[in-house]
Amino acid sequence: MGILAHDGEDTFINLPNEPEKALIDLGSTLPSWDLEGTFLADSAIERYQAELASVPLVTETIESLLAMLSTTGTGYAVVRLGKIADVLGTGKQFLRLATAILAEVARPFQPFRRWPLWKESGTNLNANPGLSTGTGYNAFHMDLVNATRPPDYTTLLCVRPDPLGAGASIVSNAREAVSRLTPSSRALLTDAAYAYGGFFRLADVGQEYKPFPVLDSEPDDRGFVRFTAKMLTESELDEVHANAAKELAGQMVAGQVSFTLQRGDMLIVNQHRWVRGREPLANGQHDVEPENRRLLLQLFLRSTGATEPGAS
Ligand SMILES: O=C(O)CCC(=O)C(=O)O
Repeated sequence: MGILAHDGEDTFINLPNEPEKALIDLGSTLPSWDLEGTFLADSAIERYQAELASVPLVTETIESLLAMLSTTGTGYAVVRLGKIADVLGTGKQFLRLATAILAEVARPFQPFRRWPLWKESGTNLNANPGLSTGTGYNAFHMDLVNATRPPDYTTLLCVRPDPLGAGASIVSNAREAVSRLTPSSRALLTDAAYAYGGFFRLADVGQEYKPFPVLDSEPDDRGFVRFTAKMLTESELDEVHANAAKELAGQMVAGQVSFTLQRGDMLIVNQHRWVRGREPLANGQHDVEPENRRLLLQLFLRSTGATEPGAS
């Protein structure tokens, strides 16, 4: 085995003691970041890279993480930073460390102008249960499905799991789900016949894409499987195209993997290949104090070289 201790399907990264200890020390000295426009500034990235370089085994750890997230790797990973969170808490110091690690994967940016770099996704008992802040089943989706340049990666950092023990994360390999479809459904999904959601106060995600095809002809590391289950209930799709998308939704569920994020776990998903969602939280959330309810923080990443659909 390499330097990483893998659980399960090689998607969980547990840091050995030595780098973990060094990261805890680093957390108390890392400076805050600046943004250039909506992107983490070059100066912050350079500073973070220089600081991380002093952490034992960091090069090997980052290489393994990049391999997991690449087109030939699994396509998602969970970096377990729980022991670091136990010492540093989950405030500014911890977020600087998490940001520094993510900056090694791709460039952190803030596509939603109305939210900060780390966007809170808490638990709102009054929200539509299917929303990310709701308490119900959050069906498979990718983020910014209706943008010509969705973020390449999306990251969910667990600050507090559901204290009642539910709310497992679900992920599914969208490319494999597509490969199990009938040829006629696949053909329908290449039609620009799908639409979902609004498009406002966004930055650096291209233009609104409406209507869009679910499948494009780009290579896997550039194209997307533009899917959100919400378009099946919230957009007016014609019947044949809706049926093809339903077949895809069924295959995504058939191939799903689930795991429950713990405090300090950071899920990184390659949006070119995987969709994600969440199982319902446990009943009884009214009995949990608001400050103890499940809370995730979300951050988006942009790879260099990402292009508009059809630009190659
Ligand atoms: O609550 C979760 O675990 C998933 C949330 C999500 O997918 C989202 O915020 O888009």
